[in-house]
Amino acid sequence: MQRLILALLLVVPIAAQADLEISDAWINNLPASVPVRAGYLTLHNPTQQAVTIVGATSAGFAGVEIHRSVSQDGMLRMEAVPKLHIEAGATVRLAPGGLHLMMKQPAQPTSPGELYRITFEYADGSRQSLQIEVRK
Ligand SMILES: [Cu+2]
Repeated sequence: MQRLILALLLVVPIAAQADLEISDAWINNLPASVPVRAGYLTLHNPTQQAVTIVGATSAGFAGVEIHRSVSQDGMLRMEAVPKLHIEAGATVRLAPGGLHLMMKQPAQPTSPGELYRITFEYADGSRQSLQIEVRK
């Protein structure tokens, strides 16, 4: 019985992850002197339930946040989006001029063609990893 419970504990988080369909994931390449990179991707939620991203990490960067670019009094600035909701059936695009991943302090200079792994953490505690490609 104990073994069965352990097996269920191991299986459940795996079944809960990979909720979102992620496509067109890329990072804009910048010179090594620039301490951040912007990441873009398309998130589609094919499930019957809303999904909320509450965190993101990448081994190649000191930190990853979701940001939104907003225009205020003619100035473009960015604000953090601590929780990104994706409604059931909805598609959310992170694209230049709007939502983006703010990837801070790359451990090494980036160059086009490199792949980085990003892991999203969802409100239910599950995680999903994806690969994101550095583009010019
Ligand atoms: Cu930003």
